[in-house]
Amino acid sequence: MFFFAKELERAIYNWNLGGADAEPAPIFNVLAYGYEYDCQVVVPIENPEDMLSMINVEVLKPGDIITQQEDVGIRFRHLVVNEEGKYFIPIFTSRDEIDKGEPTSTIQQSIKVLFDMVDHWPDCLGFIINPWGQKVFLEKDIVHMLMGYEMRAYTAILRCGVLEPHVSAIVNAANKSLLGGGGVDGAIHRAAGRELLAECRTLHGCKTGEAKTTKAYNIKTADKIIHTVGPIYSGKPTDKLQLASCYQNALEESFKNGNDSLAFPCISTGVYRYPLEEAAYIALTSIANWLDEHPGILKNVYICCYREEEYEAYRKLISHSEERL
Ligand code: AR6
Repeated sequence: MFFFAKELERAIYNWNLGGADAEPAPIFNVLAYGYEYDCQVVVPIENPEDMLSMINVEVLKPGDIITQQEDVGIRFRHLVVNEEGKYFIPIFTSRDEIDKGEPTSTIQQSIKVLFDMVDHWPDCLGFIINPWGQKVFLEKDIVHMLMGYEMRAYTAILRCGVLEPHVSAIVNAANKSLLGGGGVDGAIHRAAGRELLAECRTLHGCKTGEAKTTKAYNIKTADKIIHTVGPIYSGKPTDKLQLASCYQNALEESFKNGNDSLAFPCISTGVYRYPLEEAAYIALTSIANWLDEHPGILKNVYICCYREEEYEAYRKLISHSEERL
């Protein structure tokens, strides 16, 4: 089950987290899904009192019934941006987002209907999603592009810890006991609270390269935690296979759980000392291979680089592959 509003809010949040270089592809994925599957957004409308003032009635007594010849219709609120009256239509993912601004009447509206209507309003420049919060402008040309957008799984590299992006599941770089430790494992257990440890005890550990899922408890940035155990770097060929299995089994778990967005730390590159560039290469290729083998899965994947060196390793790898293209 895809939670459109939640996933859209998450994609917008993570886009902002990614800073100036971040690609909007994860947001486009969610919007294109919303367009294809007729998902709903909340749209402010002119208040009924305002509509009354539009009706040409001289004297009104209480109890009078007004009959209007023309269809008054419902008018979406406009955010006018220039003297010529050009405007954007504000749309919201949720009530919480609307409540950040002035109180207003609203209706639920299908994003498909809105996008399909955009060319009927000559002065409309497009939509603004969540104008009172982390806003995203969808100018008309973007709306047109989204109407034919091909959804695809997307992998973004973020310079942050795995607890920062908003996703349906985060991945923990755990040890075989699954009972907590240092590094990201310690940070996840501290943030989730003692109930996580209690659930982990019921799992009876995890083999290197495999993955197991728990709830996220007090972690508000994710619904689930997928625990995987990376190899302790030894330089043997099995390291590569085990590290690749971590990524692939975590993706498999998230697929089984129905998670639509997933954040990975750089597994094994901390306490377990895996060389950064090789680890980055294995992470990217294993994720890409898994996604290729599972076409049609919409998933926004984020690789979180807690340390600058990890981020640099990915940047280097990506710029090399761009040079080769
Ligand atoms: N918050 C977020 N990310 C972190 C943090 C943190 N506090 N600390 C490290 N990272 P690591 P491993 C990032 O060492 O190498 C544990 O004791 C780090 O930059 O946590 O797989 C376990 O219990 C890197 O991107 O895990 C195991 O015994 C990623 O987290 C062992 O360490 C993984 O680094 C696993 O070693």
